[in-house]
Amino acid sequence: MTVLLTGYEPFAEHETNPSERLATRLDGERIGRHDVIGRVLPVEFDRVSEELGSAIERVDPDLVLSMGLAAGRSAMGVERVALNVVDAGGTPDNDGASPRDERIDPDGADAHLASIPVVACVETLLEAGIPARVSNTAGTHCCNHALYTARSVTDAPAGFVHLPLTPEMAASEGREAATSGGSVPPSVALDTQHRAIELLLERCQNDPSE
Ligand code: PCA
Repeated sequence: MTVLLTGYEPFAEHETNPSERLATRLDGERIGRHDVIGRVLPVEFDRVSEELGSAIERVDPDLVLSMGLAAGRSAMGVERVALNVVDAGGTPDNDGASPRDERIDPDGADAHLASIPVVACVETLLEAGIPARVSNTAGTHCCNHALYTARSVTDAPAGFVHLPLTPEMAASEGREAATSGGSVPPSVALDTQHRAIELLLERCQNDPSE
């Protein structure tokens, strides 16, 4: 079995992206029965569908698990749904594009549910002592776009996980606020995030549709 595991390059004010680091780290690994093919996608609205679509065509995966950063979240967020919406929400992509209230596919379904076992995935992580939750919105930026695209172009189970900042990112990005009495954004260590992705892949290969 082959899993296509995607991350995103850094974007906006972030100097790194844990999803890029994990896609790179796990590329070539074998997890259970899965050979992992890790790929990093551009944070560009115009290129997400094409790049992910052609990776899916080349790899022909049995499972697609995409990841992205959601700064401010305190737990691994297993996404339940992707909307047929593109809206930068004030965060231009890496090409400077800032679409508002557009559609990913004007002829496509309004939304696609993730086809991995979302609740069971979250339970697996919680049982392992890793903070996780079901997320009922993947937003309307590139991450939502990736899940919508994967669900449109393949029948293989497809899901999306939003990752929190790492502690190093939180310390650096929260520095100004923290040193004047404000708060530091929540974070989860990269090694814990790494373990979480391994557990999710194992859970999905045991019973991808349950
Ligand atoms: N997070 C953004 C886009 C790239 C990423 O890592 C998102 O949540 O859509």
